[in-house]
Amino acid sequence: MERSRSDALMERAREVIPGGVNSPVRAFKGVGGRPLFIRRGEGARIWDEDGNEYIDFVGSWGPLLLGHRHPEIVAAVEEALKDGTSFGAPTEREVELAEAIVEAVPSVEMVRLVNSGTEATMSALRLARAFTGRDLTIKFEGCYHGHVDSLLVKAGSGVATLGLPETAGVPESFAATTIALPYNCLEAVGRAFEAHRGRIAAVIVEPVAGNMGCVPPEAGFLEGLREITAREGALLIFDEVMTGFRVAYGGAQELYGIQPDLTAMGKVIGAGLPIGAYGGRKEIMQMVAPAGPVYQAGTLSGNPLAVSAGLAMLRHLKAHPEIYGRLDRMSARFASALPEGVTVNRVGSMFTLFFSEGPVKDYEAAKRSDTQRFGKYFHFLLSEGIYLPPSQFEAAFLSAAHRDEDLERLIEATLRFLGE
Ligand code: HOZ
Repeated sequence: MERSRSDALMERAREVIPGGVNSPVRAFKGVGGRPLFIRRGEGARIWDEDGNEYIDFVGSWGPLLLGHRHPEIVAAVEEALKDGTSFGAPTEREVELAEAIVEAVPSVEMVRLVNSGTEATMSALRLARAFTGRDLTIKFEGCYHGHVDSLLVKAGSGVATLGLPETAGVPESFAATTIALPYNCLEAVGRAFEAHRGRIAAVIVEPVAGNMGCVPPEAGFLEGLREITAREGALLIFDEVMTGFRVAYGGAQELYGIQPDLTAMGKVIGAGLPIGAYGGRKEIMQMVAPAGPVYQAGTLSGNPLAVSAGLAMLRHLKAHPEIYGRLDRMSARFASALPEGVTVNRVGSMFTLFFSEGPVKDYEAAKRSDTQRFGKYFHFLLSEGIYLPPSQFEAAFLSAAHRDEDLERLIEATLRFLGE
């Protein structure tokens, strides 16, 4: 496979960008080798700088639910571009996006647009602390909520990929505000509330974990979190940066029928342009400045291009609810096609193949997967023209642009790899 341009670009990048990448997982440290530089995408396909073509199961890490360059999204961005790129002032389009989110996401009555998932979770936590007058947060091992200082404790995604025991630069006193517990373990949550009665502001959770690979909630887990937090006067925050509008139009909260107090959303609501949002009950959201005393701001918040792209995607998804069933059937087909000895976790259009017998229901189990073998699998697929996330600890994503033939190619290549 020709890759001289990607390699040359990585050489250049290393001189001016730490590690040559702008986000650690992209460096391929979890799978070995050197990253590809991507030139363009169309539908379910991407092409690298050397002209190699791949079926893309990363989809920019989740937001491209309709694939690359969907015509309705391209048209919406072009239209918005005619009016200007940024005003740092209110626009009609951002009200429309906020209305669409409030209409779609069951627990969200009011929403604030920000620029990324990290901003969304950071702001939601600040708000939860202000609302409850408490300082501590419970999070779950292997979940990743962006690079918020206090949440980089036993985090998934790049932190898990690089195997970092902790992140340098996070003051101990910040990390000490976070209690990290095993995913899917309600007993641990109950014990933590007993040990810190009246001090826990919030429980933040990926309702379907996607940052230790895909790990679904076990029956009763989310219900239990809802019940305990309500009883203890703490807020339940769903980090739906990956699952929002992806596992169902109303996100994981619609799929599982649980209403969190606050919800963080990210890249999905911008269809691949930089955006994030946090929202929830009005009485809580009214505490955000300028309505209330919790400060949070940003010049590019509600950026017209990102908002227009997101609106176009949400409108398309609303008009085509059948997309969700089709993507769910596709990931089910992948899971059922594989032999025993490996584990496929999946929810709707999110899935991960773990090289272990399973079950994989928490971070400890995810870490038992044979990551060396995952690396070999990743490179085998690349040589077959298939692009998966370059880490065992990330979910793969299907989009409406994937055809059944694309999935069959993934299945066929995976079976050949497993048979070797
Ligand atoms: N943390 C992102 C996925 N969970 C990876 C972001 C990126 O490298 O773009």
